[in-house]
Amino acid sequence: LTLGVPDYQPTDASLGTHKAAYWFDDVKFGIFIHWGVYSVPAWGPVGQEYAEWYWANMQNPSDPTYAYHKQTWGESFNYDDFIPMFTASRFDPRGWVELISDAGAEYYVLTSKHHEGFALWDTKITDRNAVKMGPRKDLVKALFDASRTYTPHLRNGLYFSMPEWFNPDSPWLGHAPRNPYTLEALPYTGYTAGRDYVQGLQAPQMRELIHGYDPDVMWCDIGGENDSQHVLAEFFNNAKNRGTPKDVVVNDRSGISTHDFTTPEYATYHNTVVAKWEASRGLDPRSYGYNQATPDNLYMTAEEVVQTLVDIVSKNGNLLLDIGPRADGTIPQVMQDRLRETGRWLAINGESIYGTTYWSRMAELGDLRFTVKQNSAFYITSFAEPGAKLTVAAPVPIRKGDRVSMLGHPAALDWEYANGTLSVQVPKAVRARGKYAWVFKIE
Ligand code: FUL
Repeated sequence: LTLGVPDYQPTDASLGTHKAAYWFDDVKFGIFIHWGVYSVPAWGPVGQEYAEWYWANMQNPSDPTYAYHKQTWGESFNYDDFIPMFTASRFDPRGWVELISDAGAEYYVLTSKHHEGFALWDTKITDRNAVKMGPRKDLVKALFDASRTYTPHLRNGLYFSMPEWFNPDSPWLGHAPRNPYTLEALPYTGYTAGRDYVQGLQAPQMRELIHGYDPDVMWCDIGGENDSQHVLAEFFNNAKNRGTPKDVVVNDRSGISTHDFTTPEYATYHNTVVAKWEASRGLDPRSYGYNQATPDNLYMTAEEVVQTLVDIVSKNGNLLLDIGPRADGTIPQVMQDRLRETGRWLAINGESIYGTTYWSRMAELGDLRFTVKQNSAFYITSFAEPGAKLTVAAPVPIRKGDRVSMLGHPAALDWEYANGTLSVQVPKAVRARGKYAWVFKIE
C-alpha cells in the first residue's frame, strides 16, 4: 500500500497545514549568530541599540552612532569601506560548532544576510558576498560543513533578511546609500541596479540557500515584499521529497501568514502559549551583533541564561540565544564562558529541558517552574536555593510510591503531599550540589 503525501501548494490553505517539526519542539535551546560587515565597527549605544544596525544608525544625526562614526572613522569613511576589514581570518568553524554543542544547544541559526545586504554565502545573484569580498570564503558552507562533520546532532538554520536597507531596488529606508556627512550618493558595492528586487534577488537567493545548503530552519526577518508562498512551498517540498525526508521549520517573518512558530524579540511570553514559539535575545543587554563597547559585566550571567531558558521552556517556548563573533571570526571570551557554563548546567539538568512539554495546569508559581516528560517524569525547578524543605503549593501529579530526587544527586528524598502542598526534605548536602536552578524530579 502506498499513500503518497501531496506536495505543498503555494497557497495560504496548503502552507497553513505545515506545522513545527517534532524535533523543533524537543530541542528547546539554540544559538543565534549575528555576523556580518557590522561586526567590524561593532558598536552601538550600550544597552540601547542593536550594533548590527550600525549602517542605518550612522546616517541619523540624532543617533549617537552618527557622532561616533565621525569621530572614530572620519567623515569620508563609508560603510562599505568596512567590507575589506571583515576578514574572518581567524574563523574556526569547527571551534564554533563545538562551542555550540558544549553549550548544550541543539541547533543554531546563522545570519546568511542581514539588512546590510552582504551575503555570507557564494550567491550568484550579486557580488556583494563573502566569496567575492572581505573573507573570500563561503562562510555558510564552512559552518554547515563543520557542523555536519563534527556535530551532526545539531540542526542547521539560516537567518535571511527579506528587504535590504540601501539596495536601490529595495528602498526600505527610502533612499540609495549615501554618505551621511556629505550626502553624496554612493554605489551599492557589488550590486548591479535595475532589477525586480523580489524576483531578481530575494527569491533566487532564498532558493540558493534552500537547495544549496539544505537548512533545517529558515529564519526570515522583516517580511515586506516577497514571493514567500512559492519559495516556502519549495522549501517544504524539497525537505519532504529528498532522498532521506526531513522536517523543516520557518518562522513568522517571511511576509506571509504561514509560520511554524512566533518570535518574540528581547521579550518573552508570561503565560503558556500553546502554539510553538521561540524567544530570541543576545547575551548582550541589547544587541545581537557584537558591541565592543559593552563591558563584560553587562552580559547575561550563566544564572540568567539558565533561568531564562527554564522559564521559556516551561511555557512551551524555545530560547534562541545570540552571540556576535568579531570580524576576524573569534568569539569574545565572555560569550564563550557563558555558553560553556550553561552547558555544564544542562549536562546535569538537561533531562528537565529537552524533549519535555509544559505543564498544562500552570506555568509558574513564584520561583518555581514545571516541565513534564509524558508518562515518565514531572520536573519542578526552583530558581532559589531551597531550604531544608522544598514546599510546592500546587496540585503536582504525585502518587504514593513515587520517587523524588534532585538532578545531580542520586539520593531519593523524603516527601509528603498533604492539603494540596508537596513538601520535599532537601538535606544540605543535596541542595549544595545545585546551582542557578535546582531541579526536582518526580518519577
Ligand atoms: C530584527 C533585526 O532588525 C535585528 O537586527 C535582529 O536581526 C533581530 C533578530 O531581528 O528584526
